[in-house]
Amino acid sequence: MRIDLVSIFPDYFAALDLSLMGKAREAGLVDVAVHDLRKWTEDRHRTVDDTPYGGGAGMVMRPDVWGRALDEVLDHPLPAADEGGAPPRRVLAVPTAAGVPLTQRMAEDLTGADQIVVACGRYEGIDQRVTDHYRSREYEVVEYSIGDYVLNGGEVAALVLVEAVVRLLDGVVGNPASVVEESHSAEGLLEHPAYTKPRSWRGLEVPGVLLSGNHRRIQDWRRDRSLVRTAHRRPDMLDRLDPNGLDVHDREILAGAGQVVRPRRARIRIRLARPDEAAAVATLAARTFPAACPPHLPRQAVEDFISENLTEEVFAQLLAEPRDNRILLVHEDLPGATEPIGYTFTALGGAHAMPTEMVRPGKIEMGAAYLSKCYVDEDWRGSGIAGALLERAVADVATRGRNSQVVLGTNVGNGRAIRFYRRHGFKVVSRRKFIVGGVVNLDEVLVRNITATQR
Ligand code: JDK
Repeated sequence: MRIDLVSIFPDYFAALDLSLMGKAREAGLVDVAVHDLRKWTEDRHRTVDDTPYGGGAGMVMRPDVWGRALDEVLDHPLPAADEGGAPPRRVLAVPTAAGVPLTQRMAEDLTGADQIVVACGRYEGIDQRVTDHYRSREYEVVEYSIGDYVLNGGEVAALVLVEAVVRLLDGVVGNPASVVEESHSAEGLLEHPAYTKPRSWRGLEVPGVLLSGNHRRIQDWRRDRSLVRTAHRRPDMLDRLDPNGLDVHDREILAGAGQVVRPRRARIRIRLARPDEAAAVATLAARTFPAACPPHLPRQAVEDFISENLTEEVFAQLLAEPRDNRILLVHEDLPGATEPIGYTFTALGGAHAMPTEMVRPGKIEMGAAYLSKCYVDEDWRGSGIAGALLERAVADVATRGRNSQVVLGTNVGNGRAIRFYRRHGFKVVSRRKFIVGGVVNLDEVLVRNITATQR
């Protein structure tokens, strides 16, 4: 590949003699030539710029000087790329703050060029007719930007393009596994964090899973870290993910990091309910409870349960005892979107603690935290919100350190809920009766132990 860099500051490109770039050049993979634009000036002062037509501050680079330079550079003979006699692929790349964003995809595409000429402007840039002209002469022309910030000229953006392309060329320092790995793992997520020796540094430990030797667990952990990083730092990238490439677990991880993609992309927030939110929680509770009831249960029984147990008064009382009860809420993080869309209620002790008849020595201990409710609006099913809420509730119990188990009951016919809890480490240990509006229902009782790592 031939690369020509044209600039009034050719010294900028001294960096191309260093390191990998230098090696690629020595190996003959790439032939880089740097040109001083002033070579193509024709006046005593070697002028390259003039005042802008239409007025305004600053100076614009003259098309005539650039035209002479680019005609000559684009006419450079290239070693026959193929025997078939197809013309070489010559690309004119022009950095500008107003260009299309340079992407990895573009860099990959440019590895197929026979020649890349980068025209580096200064001042306010280059007269528009220059790129218009070469485009009309059927050159491939790309006006590109390396990011939404303003540089003083195109040179740094040219170095960025060259480095991004040349490192992909076959044979650059063996074109290492990392380049191949990149194109595979380029799933549209940010890279997971990396660690090396020493294992312990300034009191910071390498995450234990990376020392486990369990490659499956390591892979899963790295993917989770990629998802969380992407959600935190580049939520825009989530819009371009294939939604079918995300499983339930992935969506739960994203929701825990504040982003959901189903049923639509939204930022969500999980937080503790405030004492003044009893009415909002009661409305949500009343709205979501019926879906957890078995189909044969009379509607009246469901309504009676709601009007006795899921009232503003009941929730106001729970919220007034913050040492014993925790209510977590999920919101969409939109200004004005005040209605919560999901919640959990965990009783850690006090009046609403786990019913004592649920104790099963050796399985369910006295003083287990009681996860009384985990509900999410139907619209948000499959979004991962429920799983994120549940994990947050368990972590919340763990941090408070008073309970070594979380226990819950869910209707024996609610297979969806049972599978959900089992996936989150809960085990069915017994059954109980649960009365809804005077009608007796049977619940599976599930328990999850809080392990040392969760504390
Ligand atoms: C090429 C000249 C400098 C500075 C005016 C006013 C808002 C700026 C040109 N990604 C990226 N950032 N910057 C570049 C880049 C800057 C360049 C040149 C590339 C050639 N400059 C310059 C200020 C303006 N303009 C409105 C944006 C124009 C590439």
